[in-house]
Amino acid sequence: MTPVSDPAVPPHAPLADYGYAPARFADDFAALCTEYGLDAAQVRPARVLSMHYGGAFVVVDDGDQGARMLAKASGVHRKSMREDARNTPAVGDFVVVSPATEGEVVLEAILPRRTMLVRKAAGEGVVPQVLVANVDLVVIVTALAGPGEGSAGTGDWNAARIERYLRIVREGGATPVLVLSKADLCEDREAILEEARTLLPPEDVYLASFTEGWGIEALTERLKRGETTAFVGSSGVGKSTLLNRLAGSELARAGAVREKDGKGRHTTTHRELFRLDGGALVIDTPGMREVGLYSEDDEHLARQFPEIAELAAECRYSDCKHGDEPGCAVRVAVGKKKLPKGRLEAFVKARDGLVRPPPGSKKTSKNNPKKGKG
Ligand SMILES: Nc1nc2c(ncn2[C@@H]2O[C@H](COP(=O)(O)OP(=O)(O)OP(=O)(O)O)[C@@H](O)[C@H]2O)c(=O)[nH]1
Ligand SMILES: [Mg+2]
Ligand SMILES: [Zn+2]
Repeated sequence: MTPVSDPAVPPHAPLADYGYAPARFADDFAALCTEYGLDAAQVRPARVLSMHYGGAFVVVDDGDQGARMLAKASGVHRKSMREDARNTPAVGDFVVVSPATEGEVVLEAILPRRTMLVRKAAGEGVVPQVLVANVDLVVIVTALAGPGEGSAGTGDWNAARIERYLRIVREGGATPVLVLSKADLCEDREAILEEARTLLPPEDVYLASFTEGWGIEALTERLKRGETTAFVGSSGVGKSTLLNRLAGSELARAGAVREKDGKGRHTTTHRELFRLDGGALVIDTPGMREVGLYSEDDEHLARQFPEIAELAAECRYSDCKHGDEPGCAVRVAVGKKKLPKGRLEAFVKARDGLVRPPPGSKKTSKNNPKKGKG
């Protein structure tokens, strides 16, 4: 197993410094070896740093150092990925690999995840997608100003969206904290801070300017050696800028935001796990276009009414019933004739357990012009 010989990739710290504790995984590791018929003398543990078309980049021990290798899924594992998308490796996963060719290993199996962040994949119905795995802390970043450095704007603040994030993080077993970034550009910051502190324990909310560099120290204390923290939030809120601040170098590319609307430009394009000098592990993620909520309970309804599930993400209240609540995006869509009124009625009936709509019944028949004439 010769490591990837890319001069841009320095030797890595050993796997133990990436959060792998042999004692903690011993039973799971042995169980997987038995289940998959793997030779325990051949296989070893690794951790997924990033995902690429060809497979997962993992860190695996090579002598007393860590080395970065490309891990390609075995045939058996590939099959399990087809059966359930959740078996696709995610950044932060601890995995079992066996030797292959130079710079490559075979990914045999994923060790059970302690925590994970799951969302329904954007635009693909409700196929769940594991965003990151084995994270202790999730830093939700929301910007108090739209555009980047130098100009004021409306910001990204939306309490309902933060509540959806909090639910996703807690459902996945990790601890959420909230960072209000770009506080240097916002005059109402104390008021928003106060509101934010009603959504989660007050000590878990931070006000910061990543460019001016204040408010970061208190947050840094939450990032513990050997623990993994993921940064999540919309594009352009400053996740990569924060990472670079913490690292004291340009680990990740941070980008400008669009002048005209202050929206981020999706500078970060993939999730990646970094190790900071102090030993904390940080996963930077690209801005999320859609915070979909996925839980087993919602799955059935969301599958029947994907367009309503998508609209509901924009409702002002995270628990909107699409009745007479203000800011209901679903009723707005009905008003604009973008969603047939009957669809909403069928949804409400199905949700309240009155009628179970037959699968695919009476969709907007435009979508299905070939089927039955009436
Ligand atoms: N004024 C001000 N600007 C900031 C702050 N944090 C980030 N910025 C600027 O906002 C812009 C976007 O920052 P990024 O770190 O690339 O944002 P991101 O969240 O990583 O965005 P994506 O990678 O697209 O998801 C950059 O121009 C930063 O300099 C802040 O606290 N205050
Ligand atoms: Mg970024
Ligand atoms: Zn609604």
